[in-house]
Amino acid sequence: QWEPNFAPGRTGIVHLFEWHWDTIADECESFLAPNKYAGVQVSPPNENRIVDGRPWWERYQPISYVINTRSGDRGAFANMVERCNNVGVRIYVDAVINHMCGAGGAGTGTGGSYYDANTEDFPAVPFSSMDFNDANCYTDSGSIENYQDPNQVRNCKLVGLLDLNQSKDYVRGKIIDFMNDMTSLGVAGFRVDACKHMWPGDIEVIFQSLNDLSTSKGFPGGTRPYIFQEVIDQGGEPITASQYYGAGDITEFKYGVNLGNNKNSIQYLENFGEEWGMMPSGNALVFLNNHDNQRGHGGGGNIITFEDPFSKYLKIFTAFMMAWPYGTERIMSSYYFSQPVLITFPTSSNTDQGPPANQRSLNADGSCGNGWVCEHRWRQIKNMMAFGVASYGQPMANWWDNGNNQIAFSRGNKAFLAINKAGYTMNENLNTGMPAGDYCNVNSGDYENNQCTGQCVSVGSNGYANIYIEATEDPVVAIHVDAPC
Ligand code: AAO
Repeated sequence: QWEPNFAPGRTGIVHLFEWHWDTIADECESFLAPNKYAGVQVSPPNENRIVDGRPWWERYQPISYVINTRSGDRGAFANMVERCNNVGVRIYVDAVINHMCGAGGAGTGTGGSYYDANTEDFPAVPFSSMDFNDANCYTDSGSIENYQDPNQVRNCKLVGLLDLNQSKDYVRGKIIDFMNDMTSLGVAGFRVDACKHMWPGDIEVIFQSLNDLSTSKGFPGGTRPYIFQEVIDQGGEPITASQYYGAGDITEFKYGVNLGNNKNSIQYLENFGEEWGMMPSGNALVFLNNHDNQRGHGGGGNIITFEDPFSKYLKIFTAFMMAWPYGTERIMSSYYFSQPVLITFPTSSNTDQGPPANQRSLNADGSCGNGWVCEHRWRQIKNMMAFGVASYGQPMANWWDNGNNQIAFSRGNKAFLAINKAGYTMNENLNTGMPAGDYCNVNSGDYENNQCTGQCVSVGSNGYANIYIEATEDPVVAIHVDAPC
């Protein structure tokens, strides 16, 4: 439950938001595995309500646990999991188990199953009105009205979504069956949606009851599914992330906000982690932005996303995140949802807009396109996976800063990162902690077939190197022992 189940020599989970299963399978083989990505968080795979205009968020309105969505059917899903596992890339399912669809209306879901949200009838599960929390919610509207009241946060409807009662054995059983079905296909774990809105005691029972990962899909016996729970805890509410430590890891929403707030004062990051009021590293799933807060849907704040000018901050701070020993890291991979207005900022964004009509995120030549952003493919981001692998288990050491937006640190004697955000040239002799040798700055170029296409950094026998970084768009030096020049 607390171990991400990565294959050896891999790190980092990428959220391939709204990607098609076939395209994810291709991406695992052609890109993620060669670049040492450990896993993929996929969009909810089970049948959802079809909402007019097909917004992305219709996938957070389950109709049944039938595997059939716009990302593909059960066959395509199973094939993806198999192909990704075969190349050492794990699949983590976004599990929406707090609720079914929004109240009101009836119809058929993406898998063709009938539902009636007026009478709370979901025959394809089946769930009926007896399985929902209405009798335990005391707000006038039946929805959550006040986040200061844990009872209504957990028993009333989140934005009108029909709230399942996870204290019922029957409901637990259906959720457990769904999650076991996923692991039987080779899934390695779950991002569990809206955990704040479920009682910790209930989900502890549910997660403890799950089967071990499938040995027939290659996992060692006794391996527990990895669980990371979506709990937005920015402080100021009675429901806290710590209430959920017993059920699995938790999304640390303060991480991205703290980095966003300090993006122009990075000299303060020396003790970034628990001392900043964040959860213990071992509990945390960390990220700069997610599919909600990149478009203003929940857990807002000063968030770094691909939409920042030139995506400069995203590249710099992803490098920091992957190099910094705190939490399990997740990279967001987005699609464009804004159109520039004239030639000036800001852009007009449609925060409901669903994924691009062309579900193929990749062109015939293998490049990313058709409206998809593919942050995970950017050189400055993808090369940090190998950095993370090289530095695995090593402590932060040799911290240096100039008191003004120039920082550097090593990971033991395996890797070294320097960032210059001062706006003027950095030119310092710094202890990299690394063995003497020439290393490839994998921020400035790629390391492929034992060749460096970027700048080489020379480390002397005392471990020191001259670190020279101009105030350019890529003001980062990232070197590690697996990429010698
Ligand atoms: C859609 C429509 C609704 C309609 C509904 C039902 O938009 O108008 O009523 O259908 O028909 C997604 C979309 C929703 C969509 C839903 C279902 O975002 O717009 O509703 O699918 O289709 C809370 C939850 C958190 C949740 C987040 C969005 O705690 O779990 O809201 N995230 C997940 C998913 C998300 C999904 C769902 C849950 C539902 O990631 O994609 O919704 O499955 C405070 C609270 C948070 C709260 C936020 C937002 O946060 O603490 O718990 O999140 O408010 O309400 C500062 C504060 C911070 C605060 C934040 C607010 O940062 O420090 O505490 O501001 O921005």
